[in-house]
Parts: sequence; structure tokens; C-alpha cells
Amino acid sequence: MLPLTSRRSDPPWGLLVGLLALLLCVADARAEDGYDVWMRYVHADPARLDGYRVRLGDVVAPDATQTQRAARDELRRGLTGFLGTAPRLHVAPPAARALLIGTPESSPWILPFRQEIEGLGEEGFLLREVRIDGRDALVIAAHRDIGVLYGVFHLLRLLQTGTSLDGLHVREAPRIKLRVLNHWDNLDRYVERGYAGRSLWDWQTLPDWEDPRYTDYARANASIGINGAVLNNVNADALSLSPRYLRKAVALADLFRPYGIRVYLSARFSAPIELGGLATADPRDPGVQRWWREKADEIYALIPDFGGFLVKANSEGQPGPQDYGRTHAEGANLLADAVRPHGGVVMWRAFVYAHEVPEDRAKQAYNEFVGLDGNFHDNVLVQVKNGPVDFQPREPFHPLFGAMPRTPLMMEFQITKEYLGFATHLVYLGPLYEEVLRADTHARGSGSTVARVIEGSLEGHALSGIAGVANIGDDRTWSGSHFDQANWYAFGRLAWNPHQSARDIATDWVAMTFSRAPDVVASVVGMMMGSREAAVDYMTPLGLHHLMARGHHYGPGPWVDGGPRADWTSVYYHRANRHGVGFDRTSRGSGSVSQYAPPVARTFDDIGQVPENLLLWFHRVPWQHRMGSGRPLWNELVHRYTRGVSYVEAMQATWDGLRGRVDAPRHQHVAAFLRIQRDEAQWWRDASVAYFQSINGLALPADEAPPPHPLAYYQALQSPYAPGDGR
Ligand code: BDP
Repeated sequence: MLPLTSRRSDPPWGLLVGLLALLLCVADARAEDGYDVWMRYVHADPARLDGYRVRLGDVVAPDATQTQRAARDELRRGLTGFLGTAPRLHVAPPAARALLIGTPESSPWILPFRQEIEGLGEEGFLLREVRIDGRDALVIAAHRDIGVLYGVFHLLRLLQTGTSLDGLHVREAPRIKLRVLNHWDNLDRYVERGYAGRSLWDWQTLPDWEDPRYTDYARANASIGINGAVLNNVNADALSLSPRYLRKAVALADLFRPYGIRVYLSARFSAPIELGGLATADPRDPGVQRWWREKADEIYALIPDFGGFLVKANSEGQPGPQDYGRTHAEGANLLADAVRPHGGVVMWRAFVYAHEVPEDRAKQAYNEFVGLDGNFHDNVLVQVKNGPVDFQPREPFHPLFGAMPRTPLMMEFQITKEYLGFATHLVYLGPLYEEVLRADTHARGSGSTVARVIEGSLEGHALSGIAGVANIGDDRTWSGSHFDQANWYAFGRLAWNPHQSARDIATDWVAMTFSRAPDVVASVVGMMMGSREAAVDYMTPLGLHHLMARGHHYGPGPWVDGGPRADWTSVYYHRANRHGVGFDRTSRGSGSVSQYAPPVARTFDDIGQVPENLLLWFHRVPWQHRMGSGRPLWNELVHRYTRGVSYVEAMQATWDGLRGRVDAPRHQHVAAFLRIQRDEAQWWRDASVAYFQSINGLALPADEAPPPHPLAYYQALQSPYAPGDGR
């Protein structure tokens, strides 16, 4: 034991120990506010440090282009944090061991790897241990600077997750070409379905003020391989295409370019009228065609690598080609022809459901698009939401996947959690994405997964894409919560390779974001992996869907009825009455099952075969129906609601146990959000149980607690200022 007080002649031990403790704290007391996302670059584990220093202390990297400098900067930043000392950056090899990075053009040291990088494409890279002149070295080699940058981020990920570099040999190339974030950001910085503050893009001060955050945004995206950003909302304002706003977009494009990110814009189909003063936006009108051509020329003169347009047309009141009796294909081709000379693409959304049609909404996109297969020009991608209704906690995969073999179909996932508890609920979406990507469409026999459709391998499309509706805003955490960063991260990783495992991705993310300690990683990954199923349980179990409160979708609203459209109500989707519950989409009902390939259709059509987690999506089922557990449907439903709440409580307990293992500021933040989530899960459970019980008049199972309030109490709750919907 060291003395707490010291005699004059002794060294002041107490003070020294105190100072040391303080120093350690200071070293540890980084501003852990989430800003650094998964790129915190904390110090290496001491056991590995010497080995790493030898290998990474000297870096040979070209610095002639912006992307090369971005790679050097990232290595400097990452390795300084990681090794505790800045690496020595050279343009020629030093006598010591070295990390050599570059392309055959940018560095003579990479020339010998020319053969080895063949087949890696424009964005791939090789990262491996080699011996050069009898010395060990690490090499990152690629055809293009951007591949080198991706390799640098890959190396930094390996370091952050504590991976050994011995015998390292990685060859990576993205399997999907366009890996794009869709920002639903308005020009007034309001983010539709955004729960992370205001838009990152400060249109008022752009292009003059280049907020450093724009570069950090690009770094984070590049670190996971995202290579495109649609800057503005799909419910687009034509002004985004005006010269004034284009100049602002130029500033962002210039900042993103070194990181391999192209800028895209959502285009309002009626822009020729609103901006151009034309009388029509009819795709067959030569004046309209000229207007779009000239607009594209204008944009490309400013942004030579502009990605292209994203379009929401004839959907939820947006203008479109059908206003002129033309098809979606004619509309898409109009814009595609305008950007084609410049190498641009059009991402045309299939999220459509007609205004007056009382047809099952889940069928409408397929009905409108499938007959157009083959009519789209070759620089058009049709962008399809993961499920046929709208980003619900669980949906079957969209029947268009596999049904339009001649058209490149893009996936649209929602990263922002419009229907999954906003930013406050801890819901890791990796398992949702994985479930959809691994679903088998049977379009060309078994193994025709959605992943293979969208990566283009199933039908041999060169063009392929995936979009994620961003969950990013100006909140310090970027995503509105610490755990929602994981959804941004998982989207990027799966966009790069849609065959990866959600669990592996979560494991990397936790190690980089919170701690490398194996027990912490295991606990947090465990929480995350069941969190999506828990949300399904406490919101919409067994295939129920779209039961959220009207408009803002915050909290339960299974009673929502009336209003302008039947398919914006809950009762339309659950169809509960005294006898049963569920939407009959079988061949005896709306027939939506017939939109799937026969083996899939047969499975969904048959109440004995349909997965229980989609039961009420496809079938209308009596309350007494015997479930796999042996319970009647009603009891099973209540059981699942309760189980969802219990899962959140279990997450709270696990997280409590991590106090002291995760830095205090983030620990407290997450703990508070888990309390909100628990209360809201309980709210969902109680309101839903009270509602369905009022419909079926059945007693609660004996072991289930009755909702503490009568149904009217839940129905009367209002949330007028819920974020994301309205101003
Ligand atoms: C729904 C959202 C709405 C979007 C629409 C879309 O509620 O805000 O505009 O999707 O994707 O999920 O176009």
C-alpha cells in the first residue's frame, strides 16, 4: 500500500499516483459523444502494440491526388490514435519495414502486384503481407486510388477489431456497383422521417461555408464503401435543380469526390413546368425532352461525375408520366436519355400505389411495373423497397425481386426507423436486411436470392444498386442515437457484399464503437441480434403490419380508421373482427401470393406452410387457430407482445451490467434511451392487447397481466409534435 501522505524527503507517491490516475483518465476521457462513429481509432492492445509499430510505423504512400491524400490523412489519423505515435509517411521506401500503398500508376512499388490485382475492378483492393527485398511489408494495391482508400479503411478496421496481421491476405471488391444513401432532406433542412436533428446540408451557407462535418460524413461513408448520396428528398422540390441550388450541390460534390462519393439529386417530374415555365411535363413533348437534356448538360458542366436522378413519380401525390397517360418506363427513359451522354443513371422508384384503386396495396407496384420489364433504357434502375407495403418491422420480400429479369432492380432499405421506434429504440436492422437479402425468390430455381437479383449476378446485369434511406442528421451522434449508427454501418457493409452475416458486421461494429473486450462485444452483439425481433414482437407480431399511429407513425394505433384513404388505416391491414384477424392475400383472397414464383406462392398460400412470422400478412385466421407452440392464436399473439417487452428489459439488464466497461457518457445515453424504449414497448403491448381484446371479447391468458388502462385511454393519447412528419 502506498502512503497517502509523505514525509518531506520521500517522493510524493500519493500525488504521483493521483497524477498518473488523472493522466490515464484524461487519456481515456476522449469526448465519447458518438461523433467519431466507428472510427474512434483508440489505442492498440498493449500485447500487439510492438508488432504493429514495426509493421505500421513507416508508410509509403503517394500524395499526388486528392484521394491519395485522403488515404494518407486517414492512415495518419488512424495509426496515430492506434499506435500512440504518428506514423512516418514517405513517398519512397525507408530502410525499415513498411506499409506500401498505391496503384501501379501512382507508385513504382506497387507495379509488381499488377497481375495480382487483376479482376478487382475499379474499386477493389488487395491487402496482404509480402516480403520485399528480404523484408516483411504490408501492401495495399488497387487499380484506382479509391480502391487504395477502401483498402486503408479495411486495414484500419482490422486493427480496430484487434485482428492479427500475420499472414494477412485480403482480396476485396464490391459486389454491387451503386451503393447509395437516400437523404430525405428538404431545402429548409427538415428531414422527412428523420430522427437525428436537421439536415446536415446547410443550404443557406453553402457553397461558401464548407462545414468540416461534410468531410467527416464522406470519410464515414467511404469507410464502409458507400459511393453515392442523393442529397434531397424523394418528395422533391424542383428548386434543387435550379442554378442557385446546383452551385451548392457542387460544393458538396467537390468535398465528397476524394472519397469516391458521387452526388445524385431527386428530380421532381414536373420541374420543366415549375422551373422551365413550360406548359407540360409530358415525356413525349419535344420541348420537355429538350429541357431535361439542357438541364443535364448544365449539371454535368458543374459536376462532371454527377451520378444521376432519383425519381418518385405518380406516388402519394407526386407528379409523373401517368399524368399524361404515359408509363413509368417512358418517364424514366426521358430522364435517362438526358443523362446518358454523360454516363449518368436514373433510379426510378417502384413505390407506387394508385390514388383511387381499392386493390390490395401490397399488389400495386408489381401490377404497374412487371409489364414494363424490357421497356427501360439501359441506364435505368428500378428501385424497389424491400417489402411490398412500406418498411414495416417485418414484411415478406417484394414480389418484384425476380420478376423483372430484364431490368436492373435496386434495393431500397430504410435505415431511418420510421416504423421501428424512431431513434430511441435499440433495433439493429442487420437481421432485417439479411433476412430480405437471403430470401429465395426462386426466379431461376432455388438459390435465386434477393441478394443475387440486386447484385445483378442472377440475370447478368452490369448495372446494380442498393439504396438506404439515411438516418443521418446534424445530431452530434449523426444518427440520433449511438446504436442507430450500427444501422448505417450495417447498410454500408451489406451494400458492399450482400452475402455477409449481420452478426459478423455487428461484431466488428461493437468492437470499433464501444470496446474490444470479448465479453463486452459478446454481450452487446447479443442484445443487438435479438432487438429487431423484439420490436416485431411488441409492435406487430405474427405478420401484422402498419398498425402505427396515423401520419407520424409514433406509437400504437391499431384502431386507426377513416380518413382520406383506406390503405392509410390500420383496420385495412389487420381486418380483425370477433372471429379472426389478418389480411387474406391467398389465392382465395386478394391473390397477392400469385405475384411470387410458384414454389414461394405455394408456401405463402398454405396456412400449414407459411412461416408463422408472416401468418397474418397472408392469411385471415380464426382467433382459436392452433399455433406451432400449441397455443391458440390469441394467446400466442399476447405472448409475443409480452415477450417483446421482456426482451427490452433483458437488454436493460445486460446494459446495466456493462457500466464501467463502456464510457460513462455513452453508457448513460443508451441507458436512458432503453428506459424510453421499455416504456414505449409496454405502451405498444398494452394498447394492442386492449384493442384486439375489445374486438374479440376473449379473456386474457391466465399468466398475462391486463393492460393497466382501458382502451379509450390509449386511443386518446396524442403526439402532435412527434418528429419526422410535419414541421
Ligand atoms: C413512406 C413515408 C413517406 C415517404 C414514402 C416514400 O411515410 O414519408 O415519402 O414512404 O417512400 O414510408 O416515398
